[in-house]
Amino acid sequence: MEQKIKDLKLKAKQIRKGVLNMVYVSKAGHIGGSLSSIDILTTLYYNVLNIDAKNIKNPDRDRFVLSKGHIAESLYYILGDKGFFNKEKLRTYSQYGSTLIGHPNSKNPGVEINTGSLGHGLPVSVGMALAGKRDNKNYRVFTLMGDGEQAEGSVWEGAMSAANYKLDNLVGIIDRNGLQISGTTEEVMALDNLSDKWSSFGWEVVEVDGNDIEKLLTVLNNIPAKKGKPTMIIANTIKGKGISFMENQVKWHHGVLTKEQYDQAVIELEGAEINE
Ligand SMILES: Cc1ncc(C[n+]2csc(CCOP(=O)(O)OP(=O)(O)O)c2C)c(N)n1
Ligand SMILES: [Mg+2]
Repeated sequence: MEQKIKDLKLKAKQIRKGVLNMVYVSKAGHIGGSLSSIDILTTLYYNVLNIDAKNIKNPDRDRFVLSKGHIAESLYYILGDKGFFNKEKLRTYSQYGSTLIGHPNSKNPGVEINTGSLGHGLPVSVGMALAGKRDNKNYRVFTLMGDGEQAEGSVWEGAMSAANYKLDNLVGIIDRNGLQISGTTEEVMALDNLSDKWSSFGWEVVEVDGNDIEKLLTVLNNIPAKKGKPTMIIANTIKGKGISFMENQVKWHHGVLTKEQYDQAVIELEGAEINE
């Protein structure tokens, strides 16, 4: 296996362990949706995004917007790991007085914008991408949304305007884990055929296994998928990926782990094979 892919898989494993620890200690966070997105976030932050912790306000930097802001713990862990702030600060996650609150907060270096109220990340990203075009900048804007989030009407206003302005510097990613807070997406607000919906709004749509770093690398390093169009990546994932008793379980959208569950989860993450 190519060294780069092996390194990214190892990094994703480290992030899963770090995030599990933050969630266990704080009794906060959204572990299921974190675990489904970590391979996507790892590929973006450790290979794709043109960002630098030493030059965080560089006007030419790529922008990343975590529209599914409830998985803030994953973003914070990565920003701490990459040196945007002292990693020790992660211990304060969700503690009284900390800036590392339950949804992304731009008081923390590296967080582009406050998110958490679902449906707003894409419209704001459209504005960032449009500004980039008008300023003749080469930066890209990446936005990670949930599939349950697709029920928000503002997503579709953003969808329409991005195509209207031909924003091929804008990339949406949907974590298609099939679950939202209270059931499957098909039970709560049916989405299929999601790919056809985005295509008909004028986006170039690419589907990928969102827990396969090798495949994610190929897709995310081929932006725009089509010149003159915004790209939508539908990333098929498993909610709770990596911890067997959480996988595809709606109750682990948010959940507080017992000591026994934590120990079991650590064993499973430690033992995860990264060589295949
Ligand atoms: C506007 C808004 N309504 C409701 C919520 C509460 N909420 C938090 S997460 C969530 C479910 C999101 O599901 P999905 O987008 O599929 O996220 P994932 O499965 O990736 O965790 C909801 C309804 C919210 N954060 N914002
Ligand atoms: Mg979901």
